[in-house]
Amino acid sequence: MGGILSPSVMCADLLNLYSEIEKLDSLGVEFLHIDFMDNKFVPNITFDTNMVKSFKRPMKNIRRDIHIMAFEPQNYFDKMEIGQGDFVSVHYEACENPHEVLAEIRNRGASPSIAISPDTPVETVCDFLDEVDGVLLMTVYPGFAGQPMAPNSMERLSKLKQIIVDSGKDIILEVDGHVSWDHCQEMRARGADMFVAGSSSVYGKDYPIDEAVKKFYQLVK
Ligand code: S6P
Ligand code: MG
Repeated sequence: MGGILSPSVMCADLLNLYSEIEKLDSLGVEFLHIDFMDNKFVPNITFDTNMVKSFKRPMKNIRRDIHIMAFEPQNYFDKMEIGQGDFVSVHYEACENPHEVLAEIRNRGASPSIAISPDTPVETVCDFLDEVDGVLLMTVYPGFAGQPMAPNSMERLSKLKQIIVDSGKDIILEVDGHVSWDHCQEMRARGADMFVAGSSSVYGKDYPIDEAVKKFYQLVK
């Protein structure tokens, strides 16, 4: 299977989100990456829960890839209407009991994923591999688009891939943060399955979105 694309909607044209999502959907893009922040776990805010829910409206086939950068993420699940078809990442560093939070995502019929920030050892995910459909490796410090890649991210990616392969489990390895035109091929070679594409690739100003998406898929096939 080729690389899976998840364009980061916080980098899209915020005044035209309905048509931006329709466009990605019509291009056959698998996921829409939705960053939710609480201004506590990270010093920023993007979309509120109502907006995260509303993103479902223009969607036909594309699925929500909801990345929750907030303490105690389970407090937001109802308002986001998390359920069937959603892929939901919660931060290991932000949950008092990550096992319970992941189970709650699963109970709702969605796919749970555990996210780790750049300073969290990759071995941390070992405790969760029986419970998740995905692992999200942050390759920037969570909170903002347009940052440089965090130190050692490529080495961490290879190490994490090995951990997943050794587990024998079918787990999607997602990379998020400066997944640029220059980095995405190496990330693919190191074992990334799913790519959050933002200002350093598909939402840069170099290409119209349809060409950008096509180019991205070619690089990570
Ligand atoms: C950062 C967030 C990310 C960004 C993405 C943007 O807190 O989780 O999903 O939206 O990193 O992409 P880029 O290419 O600007 O780093
Ligand atoms: Mg994100």
